[in-house]
Amino acid sequence: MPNGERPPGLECLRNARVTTFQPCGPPPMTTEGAEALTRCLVDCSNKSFKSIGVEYLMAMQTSDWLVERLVSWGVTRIFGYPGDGINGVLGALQRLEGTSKAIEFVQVRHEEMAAFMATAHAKFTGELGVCLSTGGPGATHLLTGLYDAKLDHAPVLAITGQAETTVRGAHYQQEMNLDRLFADVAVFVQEAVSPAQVRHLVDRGIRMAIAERGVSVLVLPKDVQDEEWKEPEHAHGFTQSGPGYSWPKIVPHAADLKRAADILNAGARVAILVGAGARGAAPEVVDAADALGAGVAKALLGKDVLPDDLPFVTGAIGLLGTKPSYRMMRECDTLLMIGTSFPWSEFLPADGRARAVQIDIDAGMLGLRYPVEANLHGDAADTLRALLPLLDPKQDREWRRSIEDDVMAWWQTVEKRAMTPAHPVNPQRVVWEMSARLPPDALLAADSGTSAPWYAECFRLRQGQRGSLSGGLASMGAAVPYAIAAKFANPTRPVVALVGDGAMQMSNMAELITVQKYWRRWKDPRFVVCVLNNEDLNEVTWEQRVMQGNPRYEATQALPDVHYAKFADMIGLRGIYVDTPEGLGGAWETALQAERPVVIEVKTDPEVPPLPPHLTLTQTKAFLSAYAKGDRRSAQALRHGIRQAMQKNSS
Ligand SMILES: Cc1ncc(C[n+]2csc(CCOP(=O)(O)OP(=O)(O)O)c2C)c(N)n1
Ligand SMILES: [Mg+2]
Repeated sequence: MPNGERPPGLECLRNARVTTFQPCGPPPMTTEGAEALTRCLVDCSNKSFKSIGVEYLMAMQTSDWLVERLVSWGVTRIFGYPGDGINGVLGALQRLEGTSKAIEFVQVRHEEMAAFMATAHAKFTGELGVCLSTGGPGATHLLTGLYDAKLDHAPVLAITGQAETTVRGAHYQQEMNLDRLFADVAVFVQEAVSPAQVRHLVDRGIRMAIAERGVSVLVLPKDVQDEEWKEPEHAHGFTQSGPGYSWPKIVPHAADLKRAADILNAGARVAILVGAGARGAAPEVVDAADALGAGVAKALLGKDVLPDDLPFVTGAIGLLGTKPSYRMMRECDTLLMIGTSFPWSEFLPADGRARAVQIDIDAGMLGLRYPVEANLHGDAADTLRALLPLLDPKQDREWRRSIEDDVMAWWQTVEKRAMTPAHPVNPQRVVWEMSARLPPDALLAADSGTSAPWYAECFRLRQGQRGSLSGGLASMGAAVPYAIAAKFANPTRPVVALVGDGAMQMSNMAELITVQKYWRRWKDPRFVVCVLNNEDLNEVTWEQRVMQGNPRYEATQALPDVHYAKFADMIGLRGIYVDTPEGLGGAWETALQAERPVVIEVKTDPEVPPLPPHLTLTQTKAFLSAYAKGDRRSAQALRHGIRQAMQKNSS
């Protein structure tokens, strides 16, 4: 047999009691085993591996059963990275290859990226995301991506390997107490010690991940993966679980809806704030806003709940927010929050200044950021549908008109700001030019860094477009894996990632190699990674200046200048380098029609400040203090900041 090839004849291997095969050395085998293997090889020598697979049905290992159960739960794709700790499960996936039950395995460069992809899959599709790693280092690598899922309430199942049960507690290689490691991130985590557990662990883990919109972790020791599958017995000490889950309809009681409606009807200036939990309730949110004469602000994860071209949508809120959202929250007398865990209370009305109603499917989020009078525990769309008939349409439309005027003026401000010259390219313009050219079915992922405020502010999201990012965790390095997961789930739609150079260097350059590996599988090749190359960890530079009053700290902030476009070319993608504002439009047009994935690298100006909608006196003083302490670059930044602040104030 040629070196490295797997011997055909799975059944004979099992009969010979060979559980591992080492192609490069003698397998650990008994005499009967060797004879059985020889007989099998002779017997099978004229047959292809596949035909042998059909003819010699192998007894089911626990891993085979697990994978089939994942299929019954509707899992079609796993993002992961191999290792000997999980080879049993990988073997099971391999055995289903080419069959109608095959699960697609997407090989990433780093397990953290697999967990980000599983999170993004859940966010972009509404389905369970699944990631997989070996035990030990692979499992620890997953952690950040799993926290991303936890903080943004995305259902994710992580399957990890583990050392054999026989060496647990033996300070063995790659042996760790993974159940303790994952205890904080997971709604459900369990290590299996016997095949009989696996049925209920997978059923319960998936059901809890979906129902609680959280992370479940299934830890599988190597020997358990390989053990022959036996259904749990119908006996004491066993349990027989089953798959399946459907969401209930959760609607508050009529009396609570009436109480909420009374509050909203009594208000003269109603503001609505929506988050990702309002996805699926867009028509109801619009109807409520119309009836209440309200404007709608959007928490960052809720950006794609409503398009930005609706005249009463004030856009983002908070540190990355717009002036119309800021003003609306300061001046409203009634607040309706829907499906949001928006964290920064200081951007909501001051305590007691407005009466409030909140709708959330997660009771843990109710009344958390504001002393809400009517906390409605329910599904956003169903609750709004029940609430709408109780709302009296507001006759006085003045408040709504003033919001719409604000919004119109704001978009002119955004355009002016984007067109303000910078050195060499204004990053706001990068996103503004993209926004005008992005197809209506595009999906977009932004990274943590200044990409996030520019995404929030300068991307005018249209109906049908989707966007997401690492919201609660705000982790760097999520954009490219998010975009990859979005593309796998929507291979005919264009996908864009907006990423800083720091995040590219941290992990996302490596993930371009994943793009290179897979892009030919995608029906439509349009996939664009736009890198803002400002040679700086810019978001933090600004935080150091504006929050701490410290000058830019060269030692922590400066980044090496890396040629991202050339890197793209080098690995077989296409690179476009832009260092003039005039080059942006053409670059986006080329990239969005390209015949292969593209990296647009733009040399952007780090002195364009991602300012909050309103600079407090403390923040202004801090910034001036940074200037006074000799921030060499801040004179230029100050000029740009003043220009922007004036544009904001003029809107
Ligand atoms: C994993 C992780 N490490 C550190 C941070 C803190 N942080 C937030 S934004 C940022 C700078 C990002 O720099 P870059 O990717 O170059 O984007 P820029 O802000 O320059 O556009 C840092 C260090 C984080 N959010 N996540
Ligand atoms: Mg940067």
